[in-house]
Amino acid sequence: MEIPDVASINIEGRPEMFDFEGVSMTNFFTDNWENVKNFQARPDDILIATYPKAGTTWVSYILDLLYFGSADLEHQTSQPIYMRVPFLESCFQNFPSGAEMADNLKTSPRLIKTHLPVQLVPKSFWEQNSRVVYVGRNAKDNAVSYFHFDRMNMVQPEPGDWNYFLQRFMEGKNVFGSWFDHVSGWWEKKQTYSNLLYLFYEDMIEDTGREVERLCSFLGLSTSAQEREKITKGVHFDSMKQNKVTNHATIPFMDFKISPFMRKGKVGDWKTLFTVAQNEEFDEVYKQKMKNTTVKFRTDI
Ligand code: PPS
Repeated sequence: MEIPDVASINIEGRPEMFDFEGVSMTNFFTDNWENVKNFQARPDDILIATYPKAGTTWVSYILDLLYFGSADLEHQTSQPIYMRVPFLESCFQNFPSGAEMADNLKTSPRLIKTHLPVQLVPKSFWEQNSRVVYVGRNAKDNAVSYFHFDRMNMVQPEPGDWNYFLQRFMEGKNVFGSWFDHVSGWWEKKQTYSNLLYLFYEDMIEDTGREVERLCSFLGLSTSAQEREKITKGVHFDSMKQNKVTNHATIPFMDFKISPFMRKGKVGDWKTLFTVAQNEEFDEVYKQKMKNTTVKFRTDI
């Protein structure tokens, strides 16, 4: 497939959010729904699933390097990660949809990104028993990262000020819905679907090499220790921020003057925005909303 120019994506103002099957969404992720729903997964596909801003790009690049990094040097330097790992449900004017890009991927395995909550994932992934790598990130850092992303990304709804955004986050009114439902829904799925690896952003920050090793063992890859070490270095925040394959610098609707895509990459950055009162309220809401799940996150490491 010819590489389209992202500059041709046509954006007419920020989108509205609406309820879609019980989940807050924008038209950019529902306009192609029939094709998304009927997407034909393959047994060797690897689905990278996350709530937005939980480490999608990071784990996508790790998988990309594990599978294709040493095979082809040009591949590493030419195409941005969002071309090599299509965003399944995405649909922008003048640009191929994520489903179409995934259909046209020539690689094996195909790496496919989604932010869908588990109940909306096309059923062929489960029927084909495709492997899934889920990444979860603690709610507070996830909310802060999402707030800055919505500020700079013109294809996202207007976030309002931090206090307004946080209230909406607690109500589950963000694109792709409630963080609480997302992380716990996928956690439940893991209990019955063995081809799912549930990673945590905080673990990846604590020891990236260890998590790369976990990925290799889940995927049945016999990548050498030396190669894993090289990949671990290449996916460090500072390297990925400099790397045009991963830093999203060419996307025309992201305003890096407001906030860069590769922003801070830290655990605990939530402390820069949460007030004491907001933190107390958030902890109460959290307790309530997470009372029926066993998934545990760290807000500090
Ligand atoms: S998106 O738009 O949903 O696909 O964004 P996503 O890639 O899921 O998340 C972006 C956040 O992940 C951080 N990031 C990293 N952190 C540490 N190390 C590496 N290598 C790395 N790569 C991406 C990125 O900086 C965003 O988090 P914040 O907190 O905003 O910095």
